[in-house]
Amino acid sequence: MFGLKRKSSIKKPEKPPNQNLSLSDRLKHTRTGLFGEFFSRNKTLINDITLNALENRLLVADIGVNTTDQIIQLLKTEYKEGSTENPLDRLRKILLPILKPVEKALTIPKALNKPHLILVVGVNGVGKTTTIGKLASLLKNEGKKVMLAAGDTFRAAAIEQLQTWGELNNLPVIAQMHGSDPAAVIFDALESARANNIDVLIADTAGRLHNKNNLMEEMKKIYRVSSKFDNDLPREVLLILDAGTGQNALIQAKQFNEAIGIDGIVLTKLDGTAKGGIVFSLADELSIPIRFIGVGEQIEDLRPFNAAEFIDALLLAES
Ligand SMILES: Nc1nc2c(ncn2[C@@H]2O[C@H](COP(=O)(O)OP(=O)(O)O)[C@@H](O)[C@H]2O)c(=O)[nH]1
Ligand SMILES: [Mg+2]
Repeated sequence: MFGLKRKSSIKKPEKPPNQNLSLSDRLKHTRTGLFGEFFSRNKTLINDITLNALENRLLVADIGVNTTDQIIQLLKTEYKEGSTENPLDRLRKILLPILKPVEKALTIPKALNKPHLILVVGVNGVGKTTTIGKLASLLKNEGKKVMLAAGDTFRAAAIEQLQTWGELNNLPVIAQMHGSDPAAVIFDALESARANNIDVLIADTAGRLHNKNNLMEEMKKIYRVSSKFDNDLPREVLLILDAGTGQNALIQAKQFNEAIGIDGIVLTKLDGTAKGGIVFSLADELSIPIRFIGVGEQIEDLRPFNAAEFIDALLLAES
């Protein structure tokens, strides 16, 4: 990508928020991609043709070769052995153990050495800044004192975008000038957060530098500086991944995990993609907790990841 300029698209909810839209509605694209044709016409018959169709669907939805194989083999064996169980129920039982282990909520334990630093990382455009805005709102509603740090100093617009989210949430944002050292910004913010008894400091970071090595080196530096501030600082490195990028998301997760170690993942844009199957690859191959899913651009569109709810939303036939 060549530095596509993205308009900051923070929308104050003018209409009542879409809270009444079920998760299943939000995951419509992924659902259609994974199981749409297979199950929407109530084809509950398992045979070579439907299994082949399902296999193709799973691969196209980026569920990954290994996970797909596992699912298909299991279904095949069972139905050859004459199982009469409803395939949807069976599928649910196969999929749940893949996702359940990564269903681990983000918790901010009461700590003496505040703040809890949430370092938000990920490549350009995946939804870091937007997720910070949504997450800040969630944590604030839980009664936490939240502060934001504008650690993406690479683009001037990124600082403004975070400040807008700060205004929307009525939260303090620590920022310096465009081009300043991100590690210094975050160190400053840590000092300010500690002085102000802030519970959670959420730090934005750049997703694109002159090259990939620079980006990873910068992430390492920020991490080191936060340890220098307090070696026992409670910390969460939160990787943001765009579900629509499919297998690329898996590659990004591996790279960031090798460079700095990832504590949790947020998978964004699940509302607009048919590739939500990447959740299964991530869970299967990396076992990193999936904290939240992003299902829209609005402030309320961040949901804790719930494996059973996610699978049910995928399996539900079109009504
Ligand atoms: N549909 C949808 N769009 C999202 C979601 N999360 C972020 N976006 C959009 O993705 C674009 C890039 O987001 P941004 O937060 O600027 O990404 P960053 O470069 O990683 O900070 C913006 O237009 C966001 O509104 C989501 O869950 N669903
Ligand atoms: Mg950003």
